[in-house]
Amino acid sequence: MLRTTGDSGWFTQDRFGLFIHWGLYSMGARHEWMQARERLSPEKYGKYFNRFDPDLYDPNLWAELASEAGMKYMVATTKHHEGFCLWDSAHTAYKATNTPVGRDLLSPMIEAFRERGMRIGLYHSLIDWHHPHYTVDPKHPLRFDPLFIEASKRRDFAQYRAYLHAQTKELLTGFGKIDLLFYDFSFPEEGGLPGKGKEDWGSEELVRMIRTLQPQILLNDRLQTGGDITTPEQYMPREWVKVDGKRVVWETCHTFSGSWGYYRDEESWKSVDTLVKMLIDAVSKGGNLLLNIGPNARGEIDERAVDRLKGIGKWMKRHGRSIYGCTAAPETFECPQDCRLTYNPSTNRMYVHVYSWPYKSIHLKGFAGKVEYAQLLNDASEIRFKEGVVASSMVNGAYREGRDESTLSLSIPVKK
Ligand code: FUL
Repeated sequence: MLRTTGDSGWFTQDRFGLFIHWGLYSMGARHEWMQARERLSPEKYGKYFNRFDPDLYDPNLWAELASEAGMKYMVATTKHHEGFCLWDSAHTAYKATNTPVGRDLLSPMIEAFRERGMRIGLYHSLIDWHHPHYTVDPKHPLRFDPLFIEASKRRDFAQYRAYLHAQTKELLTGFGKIDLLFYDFSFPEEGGLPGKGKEDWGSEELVRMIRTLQPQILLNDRLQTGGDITTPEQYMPREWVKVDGKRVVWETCHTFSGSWGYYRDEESWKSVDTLVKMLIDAVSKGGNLLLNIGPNARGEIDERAVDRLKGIGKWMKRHGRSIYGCTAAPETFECPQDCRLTYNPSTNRMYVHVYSWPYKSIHLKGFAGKVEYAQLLNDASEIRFKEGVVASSMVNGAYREGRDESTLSLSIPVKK
């Protein structure tokens, strides 16, 4: 198994990134899987290609917003399952340059984020519903079309594999230093999949090429050959993620609502509070959070996402130090109920995030004798304590309704 050769140093310091899902599905505005869900033929889906013209696209605004939210890296879809490419690939005509917008959309995005000091990650789908040699799988848009299935038998997957490798090479040679590569393949274990997997992708050969072209790159785990980062999706692991019994570098990716691509009518959006707590939760278990936006077909970010990113940014401005460079607390410190501990090993500082205050006092087990000083993170005010017990009378004022904070976070330098 090829595992962990990239340098994950920056990644576990930065902790918080922006995922971007942008493609033709932003025009349908009803989920990035719409083509498969609605079994749309290439002709029907083609109406989006012929009309794709994001006239308000300004990646500087996206990067600015991400940076305001406290995010340190981005991961952008270069090509999702639909097969449409955001960059000017020499290997296909199914790309942004051939739509009405008529230009490469990926380069300016990378530049905008890089200019703001953010790390660059690229998402690339292993699935391709548009490529003439990608064969039918159980979720393919044309999986029930007998003519298509018959014709698909004459497809030569090796040609798709060559395309996948050639496009990867383009992405790793045409856009400068890439920090992270996020391959995506959604249904490895489901029955009836005709052989698509690491042999078909040519994963091991692909990984060798990637490591040669960009040795520093971090690779996720979806090529089925291990990888540097394990990527749970749409759920929060209960504890530090382990593979073969060992703790690994991990990142959970989440949407604001139920869809990765722009979904106009989706109403169930997570609140700023929930999102902040998800970020803390991930870091308290040694992981990262990659939070997704799905820009619309004019190139703008939904206001609901903008509001939430700004809200998170407000919290991050005062609490970022309990996130960056932090990880799970050493096991000798016990986490009280409804709290999370994040710990910065280089400053020896513990952060106690109190999610609610139903207590008379909080007993910080394992802290006795180790606490030098305690303060509230948001205003640096002192928190008095006695042998590891923080009494409610001391912090009630800090934890009042309308304080506009998602947590009451204590900052505690601890003795080793
Ligand atoms: C999944 C994909 O099928 C979703 O559309 C999305 O891209 C997510 C991050 O990965 O497996």
